Amino acid sequence: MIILHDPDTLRHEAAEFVGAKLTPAVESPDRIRNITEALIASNYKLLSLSSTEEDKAQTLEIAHLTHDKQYLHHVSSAHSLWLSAGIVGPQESVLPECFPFPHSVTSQPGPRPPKDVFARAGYYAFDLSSGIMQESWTSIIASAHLAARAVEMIHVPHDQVADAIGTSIAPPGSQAKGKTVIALCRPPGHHCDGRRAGGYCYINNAAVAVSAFRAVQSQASGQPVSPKIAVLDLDFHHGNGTQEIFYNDPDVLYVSIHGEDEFPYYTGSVDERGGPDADAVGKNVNLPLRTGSSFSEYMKLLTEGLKHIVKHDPMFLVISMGFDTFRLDPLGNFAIDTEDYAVMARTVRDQLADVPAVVLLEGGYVVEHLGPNFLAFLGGWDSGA
Ligand code: OKS
Ligand code: ZN
Repeated sequence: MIILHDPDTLRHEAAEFVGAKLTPAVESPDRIRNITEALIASNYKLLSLSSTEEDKAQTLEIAHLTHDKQYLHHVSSAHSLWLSAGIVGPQESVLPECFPFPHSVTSQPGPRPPKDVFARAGYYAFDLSSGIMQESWTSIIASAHLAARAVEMIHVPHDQVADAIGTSIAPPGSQAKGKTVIALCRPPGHHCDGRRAGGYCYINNAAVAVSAFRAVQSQASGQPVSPKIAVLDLDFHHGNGTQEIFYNDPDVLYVSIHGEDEFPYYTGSVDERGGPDADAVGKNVNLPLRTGSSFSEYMKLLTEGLKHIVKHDPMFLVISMGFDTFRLDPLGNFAIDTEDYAVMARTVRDQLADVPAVVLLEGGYVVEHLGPNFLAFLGGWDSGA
């Protein structure tokens, strides 16, 4: 397997409101540091990328397929506008003041983007955990680029990549299987929909991977094609953004196992099944799990989720992989331990061994356990069918 990393993902360091206090965001660059150090210590080879201006422009083009143009313009430019207007200092973060009124009869047919740069922060976000600081955009576009590049690497023979980085990256015999590329994305993506940042997410990296896969397949076919794709979201939190982006898309099956009644609070129920087009009904599968659930309870839902994916028969799999399901996580409450991630990964791999996959990092906040949990996941994945 190939593991992609970009040091630019460490640059974003925003502030968030927790209760009434403004503090450094729980989603920190140390998360990536801990994972890369653990990988290097265990002799995994990281492919460390640095995106060129052309890479960034291409990534933005892919992101525009699922995100509003003005939204992305806001995320990339808000900090410098606020800085020149004297609203923030260089070390401070852009955060919302006022949100649209979604159920107001007097703002029908729906709120429009406000002209005021101060007000736009609320129009383009749904919470106070997605601040924009001076270097946020550098990390956001680097993170999305890793997702797009992971998809490209799926299509490159792994022995060529091995030659390029001067090491063997695939165990003998693994070429027959569906290839796997892992991307150390940061910031994460699954809460971000077409035009709202939230839950530390600004570009939906899973959506970027789906769009990139469609682009590669369409290019290879010489015409637009829409292959069947599955997104399996194993982060503790419901991926409301990914759900919304693909809700009416019959080709993309979204399956999520997540904490019931937890952040982002307003989505993730079993009743959200996709649609309104008849073909898309059943292509969104939410599997919420009670507070304190054990790994065996988790595994029952994983088995159910995998059945839906196998039935969908995808040509490509995206895994939104969060480690905030870990028993000590401050933002989760499941009773899952380090060795369980090996079982989790092997179970997925056993069911979908022939399907090429990209694994994208989402959440996980116990920094010193992230590396070990990530290694357990990789070990389990490699031991699968
Ligand atoms: C409370 C925390 C807001 C974000 C929580 C969820 C982040 C995450 N201010 N999503 O997958 O890990
Ligand atoms: Zn999460």
